[in-house]
Amino acid sequence: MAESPILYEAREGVAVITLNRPEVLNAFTPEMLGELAAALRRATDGSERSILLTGAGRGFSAGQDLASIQHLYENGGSPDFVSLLNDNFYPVVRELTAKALPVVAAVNGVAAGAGMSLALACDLRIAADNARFVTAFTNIGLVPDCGMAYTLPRLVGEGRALELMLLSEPLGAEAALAMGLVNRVVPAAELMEAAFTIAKKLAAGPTLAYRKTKDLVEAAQTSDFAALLAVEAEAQAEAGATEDHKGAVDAFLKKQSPTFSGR
Ligand code: LHQ
Repeated sequence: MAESPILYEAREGVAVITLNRPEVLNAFTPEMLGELAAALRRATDGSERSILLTGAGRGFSAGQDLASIQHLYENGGSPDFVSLLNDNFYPVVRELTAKALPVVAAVNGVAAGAGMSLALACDLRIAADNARFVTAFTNIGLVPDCGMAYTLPRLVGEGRALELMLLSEPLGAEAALAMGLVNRVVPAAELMEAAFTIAKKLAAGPTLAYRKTKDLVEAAQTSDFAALLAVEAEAQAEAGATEDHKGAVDAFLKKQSPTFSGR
């Protein structure tokens, strides 16, 4: 039996999800995207409290599987782009950005096209020093999808984002770090341990406060300062009502380390 294109492992509160078609740099098929969305839902619905997304082999993901599209063209057909995005890619993007759990991408190699978009949709990106990013879309006459035109300018600024999207030149890990596209770069051999340590820290943290923090950052992009303060006060009231908050204050005053349950 063929190995599953998505591997799922729950470890120490972290759902480790691995893209697993290494022979084609984890290029996406509809089946694989369906399994990925299901794995992300499983993590959110279960007892895990953070998600770590990575790729098997030497790539993170090369985006859409182009061989299957070429197969359609050779047979006189063409993909239904809108359905492919709505039914296959966007459920994954929505799960990644749903905010229920923090999501860390361990970018183990090349991330191209929608593979790069999915890495950008994660909350944090830890890259191996040999990782690289290629927007790739215009290389094949397409436009950036899976939210890249939203996420990339917010991370690196419009000027750099346009350069990356128009020229599609490979961007190495250190250059990606310098422009804020990734959060950290580590030696390739240490990537999974480093990324897992961060995911584990998030899994042991105040889940609601994390979720609300992400809500606030997003709300701030479309609100003025006064409006944000109002939203912030409401969010603080919700965070302040958690056991995590009260327990952490108590622990602080007793000079102990806090334990967060996510409640
Ligand atoms: C691949 C792929 C691939 C199949 C490498 N497919 N086999 C959404 C909606 C609708 C339609 C279209 O798309 C989308 C979203 C998108 O993602 S569009 C963008 C699609 N992706 C690309 O255009 C990237 C294509 N790949 C590349 O540019 C390069 O392979 C990169 C830069 C990712 C890596 O380059 P290298 O490290 O030099 O590796 P390679 O090119 O030698 O690839 C290794 C193998 O993987 C190779 O197969 P082979 O049998 O020769 O070993 C490639 O054919 C295969 N592969 N990407 N997307």
